[in-house]
Amino acid sequence: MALVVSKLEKSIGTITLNHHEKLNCLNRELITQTIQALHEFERAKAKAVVLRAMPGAKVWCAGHDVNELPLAGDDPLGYTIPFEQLLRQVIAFPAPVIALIEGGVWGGGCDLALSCDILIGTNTVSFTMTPAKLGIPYNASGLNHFIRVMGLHKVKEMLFTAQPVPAEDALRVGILNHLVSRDEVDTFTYELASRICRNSPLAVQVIKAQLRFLTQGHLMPVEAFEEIEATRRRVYQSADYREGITAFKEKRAPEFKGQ
Ligand code: YZS
Repeated sequence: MALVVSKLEKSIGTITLNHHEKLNCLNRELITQTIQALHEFERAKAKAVVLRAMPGAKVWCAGHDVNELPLAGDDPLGYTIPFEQLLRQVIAFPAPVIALIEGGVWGGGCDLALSCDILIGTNTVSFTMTPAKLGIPYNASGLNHFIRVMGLHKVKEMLFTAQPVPAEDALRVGILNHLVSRDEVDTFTYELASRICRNSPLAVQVIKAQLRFLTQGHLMPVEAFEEIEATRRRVYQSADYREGITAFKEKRAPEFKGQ
């Protein structure tokens, strides 16, 4: 089944997440198909890409497929997992990737959205960052995606509380570029993409690449990185991590013991 539908028209590639039964949660197959679509658009020299869910979706993306997260021991967000590859591909894609967002965005879905270059949403949008709720030590590259878009205190509130950031707030804190009505969001997004396409693709590509390098974060001493990884390992090997994932699958509130 096509979990992703892609088409290229007038140099604009569109990737539509199409697994609405599971609220476009990021399972391996959906990620692989998205990666393939991006490769095809890159080969075809697309000048902009729109990443969206089906029109009118209540959930844009429900985040990682929790059933595919390792129960304990392995890093759930390691550098080589397909999801991290997808994020790096979006960030390094040689043309702007525009997220057209309707509905809720959860966990890894927020990371995917924030990895895009421009975000356009309707008033049904909300962003909920869930790792603390599931007992997951989010990774440093992912946190950096948030820090380079939003103010630090907002990032902290979003991750510590795991509460939804509604559309108006998302606009105010800089997650969304534009908040547009449901009726206008398609036209608005494709007009913006067309405007980009009329400009020099080489200039746009190089500006995007420079901005990526300039905002990639500060050099970190090797020891600090090792320390971060060691503390993350302690969390994903903990009883609380197992409890977070198990509670989600059993559809109950987790009972964290801090161990
Ligand atoms: O029962 P069926 O088979 O119909 O499947 C249900 C859900 O189990 C499934 N589904 C998911 N399956 C795996 N992983 C998911 N993340 C996921 N989300 C949903 O989709 C079917 C429809 O879902 P319902 O719950 O029945 O729909 P509804 O009552 O409308 O509720 C919608 C929400 C979005 C509120 C609900 O599905 C939900 O809470 N989903 C989980 C959202 C979430 O916590 N996502 C973050 C996952 N974690 C991560 O991305 C990272 C690891 S982290 O947390 O570190 O950022």
